[in-house]
Amino acid sequence: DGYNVAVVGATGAVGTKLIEMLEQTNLPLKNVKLLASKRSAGRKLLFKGEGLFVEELVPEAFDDVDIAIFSAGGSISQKFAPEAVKRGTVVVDNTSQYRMDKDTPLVVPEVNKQALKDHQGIIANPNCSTIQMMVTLAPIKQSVGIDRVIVSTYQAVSGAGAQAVEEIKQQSQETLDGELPENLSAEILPAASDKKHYPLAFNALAQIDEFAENDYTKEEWKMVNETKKILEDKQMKISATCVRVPVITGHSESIYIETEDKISLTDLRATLENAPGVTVEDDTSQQIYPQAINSVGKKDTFVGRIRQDLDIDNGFHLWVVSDNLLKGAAWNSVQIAETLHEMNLVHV
Ligand code: A2P
Ligand code: 11C
Repeated sequence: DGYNVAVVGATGAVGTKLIEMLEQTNLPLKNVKLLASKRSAGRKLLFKGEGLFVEELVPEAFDDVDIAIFSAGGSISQKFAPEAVKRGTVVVDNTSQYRMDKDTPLVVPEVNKQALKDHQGIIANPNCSTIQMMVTLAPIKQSVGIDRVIVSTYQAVSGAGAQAVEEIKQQSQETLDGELPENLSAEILPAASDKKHYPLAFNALAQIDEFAENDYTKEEWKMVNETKKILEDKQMKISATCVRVPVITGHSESIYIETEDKISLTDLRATLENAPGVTVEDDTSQQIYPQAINSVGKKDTFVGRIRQDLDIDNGFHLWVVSDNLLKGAAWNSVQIAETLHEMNLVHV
């Protein structure tokens, strides 16, 4: 008894973590199937100490699969998620392909698991930088309302995939070996699909994904639009600046909020301390605040530097950090699968 679960993109940065999360899940598992491109077919990956062969992604691979978690890029989800659903597979999609579709729930289980009830076969996992912000802001919104959000991100390279991580490691090594920035080669960052590429080693790039309307990037629009959908608040004032920094894993965010009702700093801190999925790390007397390197491998979102704005009564600043590959991707996806099971919703 249990579910047959497939991982699509099993060899990638998120796929590797999906395998780890499935090793730890309390979801009853019958079989785990690892899918990737033809290039990887036949490779052996370990699952609970046992070697599993990677298989080529083809529509028929879903014939006996109950739940498939996709993380192989938007175009793969566009092509294969409907094939999976047609075969009775419930899809949890990590890409941006279906997030804003009216019929697709966009879910952070701590925040809006009730949205799962309306699923029609595909459930979307939000963008990593959105998820950690939602876990943090939803309990505040529930308690006193939020009128406005201004967020600046400091995002890790693993968000751009395994090849981007290789690229910055190489650039870093070459720089330490004495190479000048103008001689470093860059082919992936800031956005693989864009025309120009810049080195990120010892640098910071104010571009994640391509540029879109009003000079905001797609990543910035994702944070805006996904937030409004998840919190069911089209009126919320929110804008974002997304920046890639030379960190391998762990997205950090500086979030400024203006609450609707008054709240004391003590009550705001208590709200965050009681929030599911949040760990408050905030003691400036001991120099305690969240750090990307400490978030790696953890499922929680870490919040610190909680402080009042110097001028605006209802304004607060937060520093929010989480492992972008876990809560930002693999853990949130497996948590969605666990929640579907708990709510008896694993059917198309
Ligand atoms: P492969 O390793 O065989 O190329 P990342 O996000 O780290 O870049 O990983 C992308 C994931 O998506 C990898 O597992 C990759 O598999 C998979 N992938 C890329 N293209 C395809 C494809 N055409 N069919 C199936 N899987 C793909
Ligand atoms: C990044 N947030 O850090 C991106 C990665 O829409 O799922 C995830 C892109 C997405 O580059």
